[in-house]
Amino acid sequence: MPRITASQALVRFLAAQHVERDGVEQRFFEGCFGIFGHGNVAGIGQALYQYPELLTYYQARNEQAMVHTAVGFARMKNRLATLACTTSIGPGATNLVTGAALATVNRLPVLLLPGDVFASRRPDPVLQQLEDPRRGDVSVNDSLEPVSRYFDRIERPEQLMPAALSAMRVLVNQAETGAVTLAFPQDVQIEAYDFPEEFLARRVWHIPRPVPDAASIAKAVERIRVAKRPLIVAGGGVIYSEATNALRGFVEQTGIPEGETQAGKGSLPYDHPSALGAIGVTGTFAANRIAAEADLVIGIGTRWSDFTTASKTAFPHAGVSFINVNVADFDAAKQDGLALVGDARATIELLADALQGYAVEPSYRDEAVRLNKEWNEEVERLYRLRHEPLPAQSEVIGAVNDAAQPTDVVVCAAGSMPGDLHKLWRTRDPKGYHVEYGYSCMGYEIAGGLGVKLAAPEREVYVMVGDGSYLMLSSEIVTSIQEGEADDRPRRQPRLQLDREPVAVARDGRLRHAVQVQAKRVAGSRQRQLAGAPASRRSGDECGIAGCKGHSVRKRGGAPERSRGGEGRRFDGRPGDRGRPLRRSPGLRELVGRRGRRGLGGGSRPGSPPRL
Ligand SMILES: Cc1ncc(C[n+]2csc(CCOP(=O)(O)OP(=O)(O)O)c2C)c(N)n1
Ligand SMILES: [Mg+2]
Repeated sequence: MPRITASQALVRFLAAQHVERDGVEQRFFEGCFGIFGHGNVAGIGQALYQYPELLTYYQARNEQAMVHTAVGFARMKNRLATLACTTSIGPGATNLVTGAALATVNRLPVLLLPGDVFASRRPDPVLQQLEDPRRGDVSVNDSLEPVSRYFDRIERPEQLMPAALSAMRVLVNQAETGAVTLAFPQDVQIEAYDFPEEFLARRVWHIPRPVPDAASIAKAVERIRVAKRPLIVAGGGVIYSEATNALRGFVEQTGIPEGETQAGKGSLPYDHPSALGAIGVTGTFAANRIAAEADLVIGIGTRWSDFTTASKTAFPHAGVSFINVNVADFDAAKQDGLALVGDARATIELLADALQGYAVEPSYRDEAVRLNKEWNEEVERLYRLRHEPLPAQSEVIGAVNDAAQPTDVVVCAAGSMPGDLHKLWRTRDPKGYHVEYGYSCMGYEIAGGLGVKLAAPEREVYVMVGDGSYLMLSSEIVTSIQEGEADDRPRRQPRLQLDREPVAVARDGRLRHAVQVQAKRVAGSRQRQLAGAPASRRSGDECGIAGCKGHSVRKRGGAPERSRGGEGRRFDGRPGDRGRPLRRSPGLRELVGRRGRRGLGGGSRPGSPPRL
């Protein structure tokens, strides 16, 4: 029974947690992000410092952003792994609220460990402590309660044990997961206690694949058999449950066409003949025309947000009914649907078995094939609009899509791009599309992209970000450069592609200027830390910022055209600076030129040097 501090026990506990699904075991916490101040430096900070081999510490620049990074990581890992986040008390802790809400809305697991004011209350009020004349036990961390799926405050060291176990139960529970907060008073963090070995021992949490009861399956099968125009709506649950192959088999067996929510995009590849693509407000005409006449809608792993249902107008057929396959009964009951409460993959397999011999009318199957083809032609048209004087956003998306390999990942969250990406991005891999559209939080993009890259360093990650989002929260560019350089695994920086506006601002220079100045500062600080190349030789582009050079997305005769003047220049931050030419690193234009046709070169192939 080691006598250790509550923080030491927490770090050892986190390092010992594993999950297992389908017989495959993995660590649940692959590290801990943190920003230290009073309230966590002497406790959790000391413990992380002491046990670097147990839990990797990652430095972040902004507490909200580090939650985004953990969320991006957890989503990329299909909720089977995540990162913890620790903060100081007060503003460090309240900066978590937005990230926590995003995690909870999107049902993605993150563990938040904000410091809290002294449980003993002896030094009250400490710096950054909220005082409330009506209550003695209030703390700013209470603001995390409504956005957390489990919230606890550890006021004695031994309380850590039930709290940590309850936190894990919720984090790994596929129906309940979201942000989990363990508020940790700063004095308790450093209190010693005889923690039993059982608490610190390796623990494996089994992730089950529950199935609906036989009566509900029978009812669903009956409804599907009599439907004339059934439609599947695939949500994030299909991807998290790794049900995409099962779904594909089900669709091919039955001929039921499929539309996708933002989180479910990628459930089928865009060119599957029964794939109708995005559905709802930001959907394709293919999906929405079929939705308009659907008499049965089978939602799988969707929480039926207003964007999916077009505020409950997308499925107007008089006799339409819903079947909802969902691991959470809360979601399964929506739309007055027949609830099939269960894991997406296991339930699809059950339905496929029970529907042997059933298929939709060939004419209905053919209608989907035709619509898929027509939509694909429309995407092609929108990718090559040749809009003047600036390329349309669809052309920028097309250029990035053309340049990306099938397993690369596009990341976005807010503004005008999620809508365009939803309908226009050609997804060829279930993990290739990562648009956070549950909370649609400006500032998720870069930080979330870093999480995606940390989770899948072998993939290229393209962050598409509006100028508004970029200027709101771009601090984790620094973290991604740091992580990229601190590690000899494929570099961890996501590629940053600003939306079409930088093409515009490249001509007046303002945003590009801001990006370059920031990149230069980053490079300077790295240089001091690493004593590497002189800071002045590192450009924004070398820092992985592909879009800031103002390259044109135009292609003539298959070759990209260089935009006139000013592209590929480095800015020194002096007023009136016209920049000097950059010497290396491909930007978007070169990328398009080099990898314009799918399957040609590039990509993170085994054996080839990582490009990030
Ligand atoms: C944190 C946050 N604040 C405010 C909003 C509301 N909002 C949604 S999009 C948007 C503007 C986004 O601008 P930009 O990033 O430049 O994208 P654009 O629409 O120009 O593509 C705002 C303010 C939000 N989604 N998230
Ligand atoms: Mg904008």
